[in-house]
Amino acid sequence: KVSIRIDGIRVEVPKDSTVLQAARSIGINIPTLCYLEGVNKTGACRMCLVEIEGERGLQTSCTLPVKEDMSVITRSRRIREARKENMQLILANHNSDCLSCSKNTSCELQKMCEDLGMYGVLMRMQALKPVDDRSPCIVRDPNKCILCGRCIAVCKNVQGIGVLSMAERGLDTEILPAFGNSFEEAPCIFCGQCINACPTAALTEKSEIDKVWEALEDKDLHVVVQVAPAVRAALGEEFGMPIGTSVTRQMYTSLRMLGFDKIFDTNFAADLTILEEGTELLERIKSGGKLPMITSCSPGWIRYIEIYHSDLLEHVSSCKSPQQMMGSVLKTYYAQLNGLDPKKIFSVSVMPCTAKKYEASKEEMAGDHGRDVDAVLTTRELARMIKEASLDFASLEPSDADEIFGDYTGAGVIFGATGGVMEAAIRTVADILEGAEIEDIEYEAVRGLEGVKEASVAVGGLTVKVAVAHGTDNARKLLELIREGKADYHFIEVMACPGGCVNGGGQPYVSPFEREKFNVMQLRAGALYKEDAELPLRKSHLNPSVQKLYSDFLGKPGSHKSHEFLHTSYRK
Ligand code: HC0
Ligand code: SF4
Repeated sequence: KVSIRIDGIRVEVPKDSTVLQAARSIGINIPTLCYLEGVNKTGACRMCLVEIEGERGLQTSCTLPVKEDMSVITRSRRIREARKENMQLILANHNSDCLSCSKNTSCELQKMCEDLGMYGVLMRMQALKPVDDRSPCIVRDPNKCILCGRCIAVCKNVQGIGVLSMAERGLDTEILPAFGNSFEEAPCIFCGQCINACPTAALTEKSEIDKVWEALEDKDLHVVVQVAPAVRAALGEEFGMPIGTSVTRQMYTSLRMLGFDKIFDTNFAADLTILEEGTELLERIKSGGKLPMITSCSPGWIRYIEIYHSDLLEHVSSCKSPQQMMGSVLKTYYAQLNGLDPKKIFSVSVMPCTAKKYEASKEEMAGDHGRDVDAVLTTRELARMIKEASLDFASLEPSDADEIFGDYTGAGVIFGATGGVMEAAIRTVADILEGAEIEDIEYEAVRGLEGVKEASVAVGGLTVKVAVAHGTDNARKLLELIREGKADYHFIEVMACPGGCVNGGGQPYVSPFEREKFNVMQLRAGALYKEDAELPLRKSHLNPSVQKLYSDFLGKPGSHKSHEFLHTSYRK
């Protein structure tokens, strides 16, 4: 421990702390725009300036290590003025159209202007630079960028990718993919982690809200919606609820009030995926197929392996993701069942993910019935629609989703957390191999936030070895083991985002202060595990509605029809 003084207050902190961390530990929230705990520590924004008694000049507290007995001043006139001057420089290059900005009220720059008391400062920008909205998922507005570098750090250090960098100099400096390429041309996987790290609206999702309003107003269209597992664990945050609040049944009501004709749940398709994927796994084990088999439901992950490790694509399950399986089933079986023309069904999904927009737009995700999914909204976009419709979300009466595609088991719910797909798969595969209903179904070894998790499950005379990775940098480690022939697993789950979908690039913004205070991923995952524990059915193969889909339409898992509608192939 090291003992220092901050504004006259004695404080003891671990010796590897920075002055910023020491100050925050006693409730002095020194302002920063570039610092992001565990991700970015560059001092680039120069907002966190402090004085050290006996030393000249101001120093950036986020990069300054504590020293025994140092005396720190955090709020002298000199510091306050320097911060304001730095802010003025940032604002001189920032399009401050706050009232009409999608980050209005959740922007860190806006909040800091208020905190610093930047009243009466004239904000004028010279010429606006072009906005890049060429990719299906991500919009980059250089006029909102404050060059904090968080996006660069997340992409490189957390995801292990490194698509973004600074280009040009002086006033022309921009952060963008190499050669000014679009995110699509660049090897970006659309995970959206850079969006979540951005303090302003320089990086945002490509909105499909207008498209969805238009469909809802079109009397000729039958508009159906599915909601992903992780959305329910975070949507409430947009309406002031604590992180980790599950809002499943209010969410259904809000969707009904927005005018969707049927409310379905991606959890249903998650159960369906387990039957297809579990069958594929058992088939590969039996017939000596490519092992380990790797999950295919996270589109950021699929784009990652397609771009960066295409030699290993044979390991990936041929199953479409639950989003696409649901879309496909709705435009075929559901259309038939209800005498609807598939071309008149408009299928919307609400996802915690930006890459799902790309997935839905892929050529291979369509058939004679048209596109599997016509529009994808992020959790944030759904919240915006709810606000625009003036719904008082917190006071909505809970209601249920529509049958039969709104019926799900606990196994479907936990898909949204890292390890959830694996746990759901084991629950089903173990029962099949054992030929009996196993009662102990909580597989703790695959839960939690360790980067790579491993487990072995002995069932029916076979020891099934599995691994789970979240975040592409962790996935890369497993891929390297496979390449070296050192991965003797049967099955691997990969999610592109750290923590899985609960921390997807389309989830509500969490400020750096909240990130430091709460374990956001754990709290959101907790909401899903709780819902799982409370459900009467917790294994995908016991979902009676999925069973009905097979008996009425698909035949059995892995059937010819299943392959036609529920499976896909990959691009090298
Ligand atoms: Fe996920 Fe999914 S679990 S990828 O994270 O498999 O986005 O929530 O919807 O499709 O179900 C995201 C979340 C999904 C899909 C499901 C899978
Ligand atoms: Fe990097 Fe993901 Fe952002 Fe693409 S979406 S730039 S891969 S962090």
